[in-house]
Amino acid sequence: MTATLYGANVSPFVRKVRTYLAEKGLAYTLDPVNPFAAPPDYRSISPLGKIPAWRDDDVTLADSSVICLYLERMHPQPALYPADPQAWARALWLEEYIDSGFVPKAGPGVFFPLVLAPMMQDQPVTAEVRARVETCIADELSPMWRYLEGELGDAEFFVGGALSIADLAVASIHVNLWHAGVDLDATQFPRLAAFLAREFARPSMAALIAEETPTWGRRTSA
Ligand SMILES: N[C@@H](CCC(=O)N[C@@H](CS)C(=O)NCC(=O)O)C(=O)O
Repeated sequence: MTATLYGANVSPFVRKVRTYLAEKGLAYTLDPVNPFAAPPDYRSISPLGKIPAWRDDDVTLADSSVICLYLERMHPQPALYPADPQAWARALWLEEYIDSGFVPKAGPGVFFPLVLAPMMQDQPVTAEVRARVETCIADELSPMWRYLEGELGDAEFFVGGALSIADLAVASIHVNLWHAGVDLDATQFPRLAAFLAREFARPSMAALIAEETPTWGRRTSA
């Protein structure tokens, strides 16, 4: 099978699919599409113009969650979704919590002002920008970290005692925060901080962090 994943490596949704593919051992080529300057025919693959999108010998698909669910049907082993129906639904919920809840806050509120705007739009990280980022962290992200800390509990993984799509989703957006120099407060969220350290060390994620860091790594403290 020839397979192409379209999208920028710094997107948390693209990274989620890439770690999924790596954990599955599936080969693909990354075609680096910038959604804000996509080729004219890109919407024939991704009707909303978003990244990621996927093409293989049989289909074209858009949306990270749809792509991973499709690939799971095509390549069931090793399973990255729980077999148990309730655990399966919980994994999907946690993925959705990240994709529709956490990313829309962490992206525009932290990653954009600290990394993308300085790099792409020459906008400096002023004291005012930093103050807005701190407010986003305190008011928006911290309650969500508290929720995730509680959902993880003392477990190694979020669902069903094994790596799943939920873990990949949670870890992926935190790479963006790591690039931005924003670390989780391990005194407030010790289990989540330890979970992220474990996830970042997995070969699937460590390889992407190494690939991305020369371009996107900023590590300026917020
Ligand atoms: N639900 C989609 C979200 C994808 C998404 O929002 N991607 C962003 C980049 S991180 C994008 O393409 N933004 C461009 C736009 O909204 O026009 C997925 O899971 O793939």
